[in-house]
Amino acid sequence: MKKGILLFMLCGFALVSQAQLQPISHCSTNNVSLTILGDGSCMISQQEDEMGFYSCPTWEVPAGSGKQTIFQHSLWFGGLDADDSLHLAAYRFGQIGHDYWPGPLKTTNATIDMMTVLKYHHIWNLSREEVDYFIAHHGEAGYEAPEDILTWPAHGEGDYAPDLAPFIDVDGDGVYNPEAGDYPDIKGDQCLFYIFNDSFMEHGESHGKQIGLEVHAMVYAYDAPDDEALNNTVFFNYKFCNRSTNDYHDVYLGLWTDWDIGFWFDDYVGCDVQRNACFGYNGYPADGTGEPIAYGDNPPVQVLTVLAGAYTDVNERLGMTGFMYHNNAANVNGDPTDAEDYYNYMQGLWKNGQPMMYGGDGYNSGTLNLPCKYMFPGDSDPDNIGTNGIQPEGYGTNGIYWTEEQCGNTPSDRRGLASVGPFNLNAGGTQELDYAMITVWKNESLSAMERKGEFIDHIKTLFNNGFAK
Ligand SMILES: [Ca+2]
Ligand SMILES: [Ca+2]
Ligand SMILES: [Ca+2]
Repeated sequence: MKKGILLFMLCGFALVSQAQLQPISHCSTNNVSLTILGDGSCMISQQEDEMGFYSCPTWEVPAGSGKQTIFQHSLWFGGLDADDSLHLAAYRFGQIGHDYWPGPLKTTNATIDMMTVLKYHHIWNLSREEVDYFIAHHGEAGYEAPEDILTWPAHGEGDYAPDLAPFIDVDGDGVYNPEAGDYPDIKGDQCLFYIFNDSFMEHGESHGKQIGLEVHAMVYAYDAPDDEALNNTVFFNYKFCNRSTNDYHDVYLGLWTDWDIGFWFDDYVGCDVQRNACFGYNGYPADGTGEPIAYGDNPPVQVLTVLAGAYTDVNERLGMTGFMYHNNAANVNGDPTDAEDYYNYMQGLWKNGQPMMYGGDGYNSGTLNLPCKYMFPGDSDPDNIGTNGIQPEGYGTNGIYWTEEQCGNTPSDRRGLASVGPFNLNAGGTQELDYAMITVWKNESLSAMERKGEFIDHIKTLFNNGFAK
């Protein structure tokens, strides 16, 4: 009997540790080779498996070069319930713990059982070619459909939502039956689909209260050798489902990125307010000093642009509503530690609740005393959206704009947060987010910094046109 209990406990531990390991997959249809984790951590350079920790490229560009522009990228999500109590999930490095796990949540009570976590411990990864081939050849003798088409998670069972992954219902019966020719409704030339939640266990990273959040993620890219911008871009689409009974208000989501442009210790960051974009770039004309991971004379700029953010109450979609850079340190403008810190950052507040201030490091910024939403906007905010319409004194004339260069900052390790909010997410409601990450290179006449606006505009146009060729 005692032996049985011990065996049961050991199996339980093994299952818990299996559930903590995140499903992993790769997207490499174009110039970017990307490692995706099936949770809100999105990308992480340090992977862990049964054998321990190992390194793998997060955002390797050009694919196969051994050089990368992003070390880590993750999703933050927080809002207030009817009693103004904060619920929040976040992720940075996963060294402290986890806030996200694979799988959907029951619509009845926003929980998930261990077997369902394990069942969804997978990233469905399909190419357009595979899906097209399936459409043309399914049912033919000798053809074996890809496992990820046959197991596409279109429907939850029991108390889980009946409709999960999108599909084309060829026979129109409302049920995903690939034997009748139904197939996954994927985006792009390669598409990764996965589901994760914040409510399997207590939050180990942020220590925030559970939200009851279920996220359907699609990461996709196009093989486009004739379109330089598109060939260096990967798209993210998140659908957020509130499976709790809480109506959340003042919800913010954050896209946190630890840019490492090749060599990680000589970088800068900035943002483009008008284009809803933020970016990491090299702080010196040449990256590194000959390290194998350094780009040398040709460092790219790594952009993140919000294509369409959460819906407002008047059904408009928000853009990037804030951008904040924070230090790799424990002080008031350093790394977040508890849920309130994360929530403050998503609102453009420092950890002590003080608003970000225009100029300098955004904290001890001198004499302006002007609250702002976007750090290092350069010349991208002529309408002063980030300062509530107020023209920052001394800026915008004589070519002086708030940038890292203007501050005389020493290039170093950089990480930053693009935020989208505030918005509402009612009980049983959904929200959506689309964003793209674009790697921009110099050409014969223009630097990568000079070209990035054109790349972002092109990607945005393609997205808005549904990628019509
Ligand atoms: Ca069907
Ligand atoms: Ca660098
Ligand atoms: Ca960095």
